[in-house]
Amino acid sequence: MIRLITAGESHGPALVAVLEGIPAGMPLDASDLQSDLLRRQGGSASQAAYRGASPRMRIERDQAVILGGVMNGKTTGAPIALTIQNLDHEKWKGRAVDAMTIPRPGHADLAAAIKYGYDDLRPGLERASARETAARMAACSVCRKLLASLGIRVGSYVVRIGSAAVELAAMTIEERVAKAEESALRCPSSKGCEQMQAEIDRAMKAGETLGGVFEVVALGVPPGLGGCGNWDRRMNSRLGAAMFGIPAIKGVEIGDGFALASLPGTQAQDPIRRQGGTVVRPSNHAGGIEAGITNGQPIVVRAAMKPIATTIAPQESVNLAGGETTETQYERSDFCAVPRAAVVGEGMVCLALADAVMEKCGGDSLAEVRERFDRLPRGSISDFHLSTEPKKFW
Ligand code: EPS
Repeated sequence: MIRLITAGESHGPALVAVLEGIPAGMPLDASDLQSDLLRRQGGSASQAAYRGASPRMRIERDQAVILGGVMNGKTTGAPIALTIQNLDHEKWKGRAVDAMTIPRPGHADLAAAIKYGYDDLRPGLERASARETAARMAACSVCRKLLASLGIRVGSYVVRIGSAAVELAAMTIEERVAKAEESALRCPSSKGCEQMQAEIDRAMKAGETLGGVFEVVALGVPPGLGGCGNWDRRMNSRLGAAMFGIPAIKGVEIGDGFALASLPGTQAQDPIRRQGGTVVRPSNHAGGIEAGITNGQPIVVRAAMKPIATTIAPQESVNLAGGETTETQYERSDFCAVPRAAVVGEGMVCLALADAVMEKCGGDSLAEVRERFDRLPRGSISDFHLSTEPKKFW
């Protein structure tokens, strides 16, 4: 229902995004996208990026320009076209750049050169660079706005960087999201933040990089999104694909994920309990999705990011220009991008959820979508129409 396509290289003139499927009549201004763009860079309006975010974040001042799909401050229902300038481009324009022939393990360098037959490694890394997520973020922020107008909120927090992990069981999801917003590392615990920053500082000194784990949560999601009719309708597949589409993401879990594999059945499920006139769920092991369908509980998606491939400490490689064994050469990069990836994760969850909302409540205008959205059943006993008669199904 909603399609997103981006183009542009990391050090080229600009990034471009085209987002199709947003209904007409939604107020939208480029300034609405600014907060997410700043958050993706690792800071906020009042915060600088954390130590260990790429030095490039001090160069770029990401600002989206809307080129199409918005007139008189409102979406028209046509594709929304966005662009973000690469300020670093000035340094590359018209300059002969040294050949890059030594691939970094873990980046696109080797695989893209084999695939496309490049005569230099740079075209592969230029497009594979996580710089692309700036354009994606702007477009996903439009999806966030659509969801927000229906009362759906999406947030994130970091639970691990390297070996520094936090235990957040005592905090509500709302608290985790609110606390994460106070720190550039997006960790809801201040002690955890200190440990994570110390971990990053140690890695930087050692010329190393770090990965970690973040969670994205969505609140206010109605039951009934997604489907179990086919594999690709399942919300798990859609959220999984969205999260795996973020560079360096190597693992995704929904709800308690892998931990559920070692529990007996009765402990792994969320009881179905009557509370007043409604059916409620006292726990959320399922992460808000059962059989590929949202169940009205908060959506909880966890993603593991591998350490950034570009390290100051040299790694074993081969010079593809001559074939000799050699070591990687350093290029400026993030030492740890987990807090930034968490914000991109929010964006991707917004994209997947907005798509599912449009599938369920789709209309051409926001008014049509909202009217259908407001009529969705929410699990009141009176919403069910079950009969006790025996039936001959086949
Ligand atoms: C990246 C390398 C760095 C990061 C970049 C992703 O860029 P540069 O090569 O210019 O130093 O800063 O991420 C961004 C520019 C961004 O906006 O997120 C890479 O190799 O993937």
